Amino acid sequence: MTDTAGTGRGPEKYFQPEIEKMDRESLEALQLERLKQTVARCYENIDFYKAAFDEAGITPGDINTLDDLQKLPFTTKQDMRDAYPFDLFAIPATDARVQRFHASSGTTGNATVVGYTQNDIDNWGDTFARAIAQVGGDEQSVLQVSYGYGLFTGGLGAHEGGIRMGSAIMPMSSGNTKRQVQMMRDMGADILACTPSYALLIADTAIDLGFDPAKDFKISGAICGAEPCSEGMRKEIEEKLGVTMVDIYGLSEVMGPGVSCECRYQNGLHVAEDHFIIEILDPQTLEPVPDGEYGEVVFTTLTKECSPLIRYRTRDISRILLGECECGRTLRRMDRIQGRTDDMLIIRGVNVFPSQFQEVLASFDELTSYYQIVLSNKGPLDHVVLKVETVPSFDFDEIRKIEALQKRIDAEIKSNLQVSVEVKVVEPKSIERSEGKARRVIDERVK
Ligand code: DLL
Repeated sequence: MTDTAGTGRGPEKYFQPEIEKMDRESLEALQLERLKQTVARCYENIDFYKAAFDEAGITPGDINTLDDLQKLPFTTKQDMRDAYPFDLFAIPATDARVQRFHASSGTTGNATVVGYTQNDIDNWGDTFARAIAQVGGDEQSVLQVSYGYGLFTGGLGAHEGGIRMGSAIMPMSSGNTKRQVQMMRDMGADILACTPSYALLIADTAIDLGFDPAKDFKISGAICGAEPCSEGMRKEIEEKLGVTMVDIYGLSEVMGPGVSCECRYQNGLHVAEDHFIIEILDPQTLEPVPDGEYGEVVFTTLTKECSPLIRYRTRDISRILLGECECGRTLRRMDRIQGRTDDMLIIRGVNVFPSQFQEVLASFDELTSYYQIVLSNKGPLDHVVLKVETVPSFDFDEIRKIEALQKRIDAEIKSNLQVSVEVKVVEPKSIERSEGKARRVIDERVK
């Protein structure tokens, strides 16, 4: 294959070509076999699923085609919270086969806890190793992992990917950004794994320290996910670091990073369909929407031994992309996440996702990629302030210039999103930086 996109490092690399390029018929046969095993595992070992299947009048023997998946009940985040900590485990937590736990942050209720056997960890590592290959990495790569290590799945998920690939791993975790820059340079990291917010902070810190990482460092690929990232922000990361950045998606409940990931063509995220079945459903009717249309993403795990999940409602909004990808992978692609059903803002009756503001702001050269949405009450109505930050070269002392910029942003938002918000232009570096997931929405509403 000619290298028309991305890294400029020659032919496409695959970590598991036999799976990634498998013909659809064989892949679907594999999915069906694994789906049957998963359904049986859930029914026999997890009281929650036994009860849900019984209530729906279904037994594992009723699953004979992939379409039969639609007969099965859903699992929600609330079900996982109610099962805290181990009630959705198919293997007792004290069993020697259970090797590790991860959990979501649980800021609004019980955390969701997930257990992993060694096979679960190896499969997870394989999916992240595919991502390493997708940015041109291999066993000679030096992988800088700057996602947080801990119960959060980012750090250790990327780490397992490095192990499976055989790359040399720099287990940095997040934080201490100057040291991240120094180590990136001195250890010759060629692949960075962290949130897009943190990738930008690392790039800006390197530049502030007088480096030009795009020229002076070996870094050439970035695997960034865990939060939305606009195309403008991606471009900024790519230019400042001199990398190809691919978007990686995942969630603690389903596995962690690697559920899907872009290839260097950056045209949708290839889903690890040998480990998960993806469905896109209308969030109201819970009926499937046609390929190409947006809806709620729902996953069923196919290989997980400790924490299998059936039809887990992620609340993330995406769609299946039609057509084949130039990279040669046959694994279907989902679009980048548009937002979450529970993140949607309703401003004077108009529905908007925070990431839509990010897309509009990306067209302004005067602005950095940092922004914040502050919600408050003004009488009975919600008041929305959109804080945007200027680049250092913008003349912040000229009030007329600020007002003119404010007006243009305001008009662009009105015409693109049909909402009216109070735009507040703030000075460079005044919006809080993040070493993990950025806090884009600050809700100060009194309920
Ligand atoms: O964020 C797992 C992860 C770690 C993914 C590192 C990628 C890289 P949670 O903390 O459970 O897990 O958060 C999951 O984050 O439901 C999405 O709403 C959001 N999210 C994850 N990846 C992306 C992405 C990890 N690439 C929740 N784009 C998910 C947009 C993302 N949103």
